[in-house]
Amino acid sequence: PKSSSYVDRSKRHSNGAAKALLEVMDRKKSNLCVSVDVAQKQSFLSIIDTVGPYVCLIKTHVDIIEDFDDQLLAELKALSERHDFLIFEDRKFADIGNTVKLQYAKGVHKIANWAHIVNAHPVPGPSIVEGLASVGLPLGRGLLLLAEMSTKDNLATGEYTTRAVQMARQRPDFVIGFIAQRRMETIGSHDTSHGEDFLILTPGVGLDVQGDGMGQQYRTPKNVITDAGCDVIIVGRGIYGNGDDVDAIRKQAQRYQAEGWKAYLDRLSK
Ligand code: UP6
Repeated sequence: PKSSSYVDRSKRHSNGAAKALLEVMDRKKSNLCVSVDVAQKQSFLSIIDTVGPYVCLIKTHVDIIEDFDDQLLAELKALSERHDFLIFEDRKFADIGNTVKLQYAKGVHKIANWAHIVNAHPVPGPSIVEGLASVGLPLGRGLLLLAEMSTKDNLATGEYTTRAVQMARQRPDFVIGFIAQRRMETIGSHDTSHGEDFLILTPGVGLDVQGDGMGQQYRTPKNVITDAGCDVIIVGRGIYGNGDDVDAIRKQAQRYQAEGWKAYLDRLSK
C-alpha cells in the first residue's frame, strides 16, 4: 500500500466506505481530514463549509456540541454532498458488544445513520468489532481500530498494537484500517504477500507547533505521509486554532491539503 496510488487501492477494496474514501481522495487530490472540535453548532457548520472543498473527510465529536439537534445532522449531510467528503465520527467506542451496538445505533446521536466511518478501542477484544459490525455492516459502514495514539506516554504500544492488528485481520469486511502513527501491514508474523491493505488515519499533525501542553504530540505531513507511510492526515486546531476568521481557516485548509498531497506524491516517486 505504501507504494500504490490511492486510486489503485480503491479498486481492490471491498468495503464500501474504504473504497469511497480512497476514491474521493483521488478525485479531490486531498488526504486531509479536518477534525472539527468545537462546541457550537454554528461554528461547527461554518468551519465545515469553509474547509469542505479541501478535505476528503470530516471528523466529528458530536458529543461536544452543546446545541446539537437533528437539523445539524441534516446540514452536515448536505455539506458532505455539496463539498464531496465523507464523515468520520471519532466516537472511540470502548465497551462490550451489546453496549457499543446501542451506542452506535441509538441515543440522541444515532451515529450509524450518518457516519460513514467510526472507530473503536480494541481493549474489549474481538466482541467490540462484532457488536459494531452487527449495526454497521448492513449499512455499508467501515470501522477503524485505535492501534496507536498520538499522546505522550500512551499505552497503545507493543503487544497491544499487535493484538489490534490481529483483531482487524479477523474482520476485513468491516475493519478498514487503523488510527495509528505508521503502517500496520508488517506487524505480527503475517504473510502480507496476499495484498493486505489497511487505511491508516493519523492524528497529531501540525506544521507550526510540537504539542498542546496536554500531552498531544504533533508531526508534519511529511513525517506522517512520506516517511511513516500513513494515508490520511487528521488536523484539528492547526486549521482553526487561531480564531474563527473564515479566510484564515480557508488558508490553513489549503496549506495542509497542499502539504499532505505533496508528501503523498513524494512517497509515490520514491
Ligand atoms: N485524536 C488524537 N490522537 C489520537 C486519537 N485521536 O489527537 O491518538 C483526536 C482528538 C482530536 C484530534 O480527539 O479530535 O484527533 C486532534 O486534534 P488536534 O489536531 O486539534 O490536536
